Amino acid sequence: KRQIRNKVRLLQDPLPETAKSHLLSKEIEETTNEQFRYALMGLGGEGGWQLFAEDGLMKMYKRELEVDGLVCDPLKAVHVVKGVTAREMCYYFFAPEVRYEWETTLESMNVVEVIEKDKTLVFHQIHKRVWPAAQRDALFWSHMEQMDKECKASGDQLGPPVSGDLCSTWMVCNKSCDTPEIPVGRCLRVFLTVCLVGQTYVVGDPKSATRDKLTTRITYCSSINPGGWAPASVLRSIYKREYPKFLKRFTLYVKEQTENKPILF
Ligand code: 6CM
Repeated sequence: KRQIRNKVRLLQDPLPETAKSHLLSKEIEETTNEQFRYALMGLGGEGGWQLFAEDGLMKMYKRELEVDGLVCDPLKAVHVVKGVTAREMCYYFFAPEVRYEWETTLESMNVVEVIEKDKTLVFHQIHKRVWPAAQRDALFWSHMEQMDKECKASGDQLGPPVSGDLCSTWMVCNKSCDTPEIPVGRCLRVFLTVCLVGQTYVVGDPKSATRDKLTTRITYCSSINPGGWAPASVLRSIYKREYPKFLKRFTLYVKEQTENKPILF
């Protein structure tokens, strides 16, 4: 009984910040940079990206990929959102305090490790079960970083032209990990690599800008291995429904949350 109580306490109490020289540091830095380059890569050429959902300026593309009979289709989505900054977008995507407000597939979410406060966390999430597949959980690190230096080097832009000058770039990168050890219970564990990149354009001087002068270009990429049997047609129809729902809901949520707040560049 005491063991169970200790486990519950471990998940609920504020967690200590671990050393900067964390075991995952190298992987986090490398994956973040690699995902950043991948996110800003064009959608043409030999990639074979097919458009599967569109709503206003939001466009979602996928590549059909099966690994050992499991649907693992990579997804790339682009969107343009007015009145918010890349940093604000990334903050709301990263922050555990607000996740239940926009992430509708969640049953539970816990921060199981703080690698660096407000910058790198490890999450354990249990997602809602979708019949007839087994319930899924995910254990992943999530890292938020300003990417301006790297961004200036890349001239490649996705999506429609946006007015103003590129002023700031932020991203969040999420990737599955296997520590700390969290039992899977009745769930199947998914393996994910996800990133959200935001690039803010400002018309005029950013120092005196009002929200109507801001536009943020968003690129969201996701690659999920379902970790065990799930019927391909069910999975593809869930993704087709859930990804556009997520991106529309999330961007609207950030707009609503920020409209009366000072701009966070
Ligand atoms: O990127 C998204 N969310 C992040 C924060 O939660 C994070 C999470 C990814 C978890 C992906 C696991 C998906 C397993 C879902 C099972 C199906 C659930 C259907 C629920 C029906 C009500 O990167 C947004 C992820 C959007 C996924 C569609």
